[in-house]
Amino acid sequence: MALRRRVRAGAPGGPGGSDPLREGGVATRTRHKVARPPRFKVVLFNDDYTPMEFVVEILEQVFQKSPAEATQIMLHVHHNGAGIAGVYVLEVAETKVSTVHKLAEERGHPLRAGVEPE
Ligand code: TYC
Repeated sequence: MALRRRVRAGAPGGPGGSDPLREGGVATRTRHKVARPPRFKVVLFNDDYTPMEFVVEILEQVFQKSPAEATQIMLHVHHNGAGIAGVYVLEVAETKVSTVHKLAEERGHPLRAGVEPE
């Protein structure tokens, strides 16, 4: 089934040339509303005790980051106090936070994560 995307009148590649509202052009393509669920950031917080290697492991295993990206994000959190591990729909973001807390608790680390609107 072909998915139809919403096309903004006057947008590049959209109907009616540069700006049909100003130039009197007509948008001929049907506008379909496409539901776009809100997204949420999973934020990782720094602490003084969780080993850097464990945070990198979490970023690779839970957030599918490459080793290089995971290290970069971990160092960002270490230096700035917090950082974004990933952006997801709410249910996925909340599940990721629960997984981080569960894995951290199992290993005795105080690592904390939270969900914030994008
Ligand atoms: N600050 C920790 C340390 O020096 C490392 C760390 C990084 C902890 C990121 C948590 O989310 C975190 N061992």
